[in-house]
Amino acid sequence: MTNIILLGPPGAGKGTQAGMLVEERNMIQLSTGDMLREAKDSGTEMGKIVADVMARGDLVTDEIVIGLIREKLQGDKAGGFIFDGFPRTLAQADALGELMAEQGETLDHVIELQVNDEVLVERIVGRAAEAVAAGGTARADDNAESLKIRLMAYYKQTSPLIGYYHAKGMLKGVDGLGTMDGVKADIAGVLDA
Ligand code: B4P
Repeated sequence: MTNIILLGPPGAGKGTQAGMLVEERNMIQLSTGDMLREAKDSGTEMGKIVADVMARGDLVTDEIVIGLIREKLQGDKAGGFIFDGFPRTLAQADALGELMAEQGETLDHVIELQVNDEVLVERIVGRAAEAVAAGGTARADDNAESLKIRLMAYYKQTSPLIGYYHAKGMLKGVDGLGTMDGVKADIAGVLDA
């Protein structure tokens, strides 16, 4: 069993790569973004609280996301967990360490997907356009204004995790600029080393 974190800015490919790992390695994807969107769409009290924060591009409170992850860690572990978009703050990283220890689990790798801002913007704008072209609606936060705030939140609140996990000897950088299959192969190289 392998437990990993996928770290990277919005549009780096975390959700995309996590989906492929689920298919190929029977791992469990824990995407806090997906969990929060689910809560929002089902109109729960928590969903109502987070909807505006997410649409704006800000981070939801640590308390809420840590609560979501705590609950999921009690469930099926299959081939291991992929933490996708969690942790996003140092407080979340500390909490994850504690929760994993409580479960008798360890974190094996923290994979940082490296992509420059220009490509991130292109991908997010592309995803929004694709959703509309397919007759649907774009994600509420996939617009230029929210993306600016999401990137600021990433550099200010999430990027310190790179040093945090580097100091623990767990960080592996992967170039996220290649094709989806190319990035997948590089991640496999880390996991199978
Ligand atoms: P997320 O759902 O995590 O959104 P994201 O960072 O944009 O990642 P996503 O997985 O969707 O995109 P991906 O890079 O795979 O978070 C949304 C919001 O939820 C946050 O802003 C925050 O408000 C809240 N939230 C979530 N977790 C939180 C936490 N822990 N604490 C507090 N708040 C939290 O893909 C993007 C696009 O790129 C796709 O269209 C994809 O097809 C394309 N793409 C991917 N890889 C590619 C490649 N190699 N080549 C070309 N295109 C590629």
